[in-house]
Amino acid sequence: MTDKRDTIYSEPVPDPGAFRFDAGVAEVFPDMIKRSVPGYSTIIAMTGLLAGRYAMAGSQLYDLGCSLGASTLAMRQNVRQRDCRIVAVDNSAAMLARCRSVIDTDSHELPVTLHCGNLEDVTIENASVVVLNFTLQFIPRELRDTVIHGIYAGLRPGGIMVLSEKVTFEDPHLDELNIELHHQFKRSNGYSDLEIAQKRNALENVLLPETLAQHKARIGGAGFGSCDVWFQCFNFASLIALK
Ligand code: GEK
Repeated sequence: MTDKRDTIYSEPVPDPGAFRFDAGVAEVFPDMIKRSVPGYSTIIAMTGLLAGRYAMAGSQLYDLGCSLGASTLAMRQNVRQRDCRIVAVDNSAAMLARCRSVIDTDSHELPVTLHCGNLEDVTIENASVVVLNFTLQFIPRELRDTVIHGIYAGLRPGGIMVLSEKVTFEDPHLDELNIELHHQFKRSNGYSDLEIAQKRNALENVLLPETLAQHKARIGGAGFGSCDVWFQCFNFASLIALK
């Protein structure tokens, strides 16, 4: 089945308001994220490989900010260890409803528990793999330390966190270049200048990116011994952190 095309910002929107993960966004989400995030499909597929390697028998794998369950499905297809469970969390009821039907039509057997709520309220327990693919960027900055500390506390030794984010750069020239390259990527995927500008405005104060140095400092501060970038394309990066 082909994804429904994202045309949400294709016409002038007089007062778009802040971006929300509502039913309209959920309906076009697979098309939106693939045409907006460079490297998205690679990051999702590799999340599955990483989960297959690091999942531990009898443990839980978390997909925090699961949207329609792309990372959950990738993990489900790769994890072979016995007695594992995936806990997929999102605070958008519209996203989670669609996620449920995606999971229901998937034939893999690894159990998946879907939870509708704020990921910052979820206690991470007995975890071997915790994935935040493009989600921490939507959490208020003052809560991010607590979230990462909670993940570290709930991971078993030898477990991993995968954190994918839109990032900013300290060097203003590189920051501008990467923003421009990202917009070029979106244009090459069929988004107009109007769509790019309106989406950018809607995400202002909603998606709050940080630098890779800020992420690494927070991750190190939470106790993770090893952490580095395993994937980056322009201003989108994914880090792996090992406990
Ligand atoms: C993917 N990981 O396809 N608690 C729980 N969920 C939240 C919160 C919160 N506080 N804030 C936002 N969300 C997915 C893509 S999208 C990324 C993740 C994007 C949810 C929100 O409802 C949305 O579904 C998701 O985080 C972010 O790999 O749209 O750029």
